[in-house]
Amino acid sequence: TATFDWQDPLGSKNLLTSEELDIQETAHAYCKERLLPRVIDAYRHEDYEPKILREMGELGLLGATIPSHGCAGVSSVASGLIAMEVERVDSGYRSGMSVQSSLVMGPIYEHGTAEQKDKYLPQLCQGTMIGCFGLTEPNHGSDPGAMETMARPHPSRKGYFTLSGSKTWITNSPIANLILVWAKLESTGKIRGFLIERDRCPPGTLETPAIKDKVGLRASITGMIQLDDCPVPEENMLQVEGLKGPFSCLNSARYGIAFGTMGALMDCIDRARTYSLDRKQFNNPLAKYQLVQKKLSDALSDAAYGTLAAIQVGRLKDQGMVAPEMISMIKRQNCDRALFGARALQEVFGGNAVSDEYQIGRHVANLFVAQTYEGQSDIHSLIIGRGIVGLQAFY
Ligand code: TGC
Ligand code: FAD
Repeated sequence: TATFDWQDPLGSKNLLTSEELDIQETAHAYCKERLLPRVIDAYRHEDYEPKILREMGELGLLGATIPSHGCAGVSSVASGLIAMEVERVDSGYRSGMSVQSSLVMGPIYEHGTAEQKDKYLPQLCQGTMIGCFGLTEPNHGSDPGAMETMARPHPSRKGYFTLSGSKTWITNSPIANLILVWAKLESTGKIRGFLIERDRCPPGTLETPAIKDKVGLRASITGMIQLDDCPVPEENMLQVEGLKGPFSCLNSARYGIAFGTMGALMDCIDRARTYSLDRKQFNNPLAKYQLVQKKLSDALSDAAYGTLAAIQVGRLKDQGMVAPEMISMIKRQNCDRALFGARALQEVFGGNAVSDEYQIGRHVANLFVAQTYEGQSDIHSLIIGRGIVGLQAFY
C-alpha cells in the first residue's frame, strides 16, 4: 500500500512528465537558493531587484511556453509549476515574472507582427528588457472596457499616434523599458495595444511613478503610467482589436496565478506544520491539538484539489480546449482558498505571526492582492455565473 505524503497528498506528481518534474526541480532550486534569502529584506524595504528577471531569463523561466525566439517552449503545466515554485517564496516575485511572460511576451507572441516578435521577444526572454502591461485605470478597474486612455493620429508626424491617459496599479511600470498600453482608437472607439519604448519617448510625454507604501506585494514594484500626447509609431501597434486582445493574454496570466497561489499555500502549510510541531503549550506540541490539525487538513485539502484542477486545466489549455470560465473557476477558487487557508494558519503562530521573521503574514497580505488583481474573485463569480445561466450580471 502507498504511504501518505503530505507534500503531495493526492499524488499529483504522477500526472507530470519527467521534463515537467525536471523544470519544477530547477525552479525550486533557484527559488530556494536565490530568492528565499532575499525576500524578507526586499519585502521590508519594498525593494525589487530588476536583475531577478535576468536570473530567471538565464534559467529559461521567462515566456516559457513560447516555442520560438529563444524561449523554452514548455507545456502550460510546466509554466504553472514554475509559478508555483516562485510563489512558494513570494507572490510578488511571481507577479513580476507573470507580467513579463504572460502579459507582455504573450501578447507580442499572439498578436505581434513578425518584426515586433524578432525585435522584442529575445530580449524579454533573457530579462535584459523589462515589460509591463497597462490596462487598469484610476476610474476603470473591473470594467476596463470603459477605459479613457485615447490614441489619436499624430497632428504632424505621419504614421504616428499620440497616446494620452493614465494607468494605475501597474506591476513593473517604474522599471519597464517596454510599456504595453491598451488604449481606445479615437476614430473607431476600439481598444488596441501599443508597445511604447521608454527610450523613444520625448521628455514629459511618459511618466511611470512608483506607488509606494503598499501593504501587500511589497517585494514587487508597482506604479502608474501617465501619458501626455506620447508619440507611438503605427508599427508598434498589436494586430488585435477589442477587449479580446488583453483578455486572451489574461487567460494565461490567470492560469499562472491559479497554479502559483498553491505554492504560497503550501509554504504556509509547511511553516505552520513545523511551527506547531516545535511549539508547546499545555505540555504538548500545538500539532497534537485537534483544532490545529483541522486547520492543516483544510488547507492541505484545498492545496491538493487546487493543484489537480490546475494541472487538468493546463492539459486542456494545451489541447486548445479551455474555456475562459474554466480559468475563472480555478483562479477564483485557488486564490480564495489560499487566502482563507493562509489566514487560518496564521493563527497557529499566535503572537509570533506578527513578526515578519515567521513569513506567514507576508503570504496573507500577498494573497489578498492575488485574489484582487486579474479579476477580483467576485468578478470571476459573475463570469462563471454567466456561463451557468447565460445571463450577464455585470451591469
Ligand atoms: P465581454 O463582453 O465579456 O467581452 C468583451 C470581448 O472580450 C472577449 N473576452 C475574452 N476573450 C478571451 N478570453 C477571455 N477571458 C475573455 N473575456 C472576454 C469577449 O469574447 C469579447 O470579444 P468580442 O470579440 O465579442 O468583442 O466584456 P465586458 O466588458 O462585459 O467584460 C466584463 C468582464 C468582467 C468579464 C471583464 O471586463 C473582466 O474580466 N474584468 C476584470 C478586469 C481584469 O481582469 N483586469 C486585469 C488587469 S491586468 C492585472 O491585473 C495584472 S496583475 C499582474 C500581476 O502582477 O501578476
Ligand atoms: P474595482 O473595480 O473598483 O472593484 C472594487 C470591488 O467592487 C471589488 O471587490 C469588485 O469585485 C467589486 N465589483 C466591481 N464591479 C462589480 C460588479 N459588477 N458586481 C459586483 N461586484 C463588483 N492592472 C493592470 O492593468 N496591470 C498590472 O500589472 C496590474 N498589477 C497590479 C498589481 C497590484 C499590486 C494591484 C493591487 C493591482 C494591479 N492591477 C494591475 C490592477 C488590478 O487588476 C485591479 O486592481 C483589479 O482589476 C480590480 O480593479 P479595481 O482595483 O479598480 O477595483
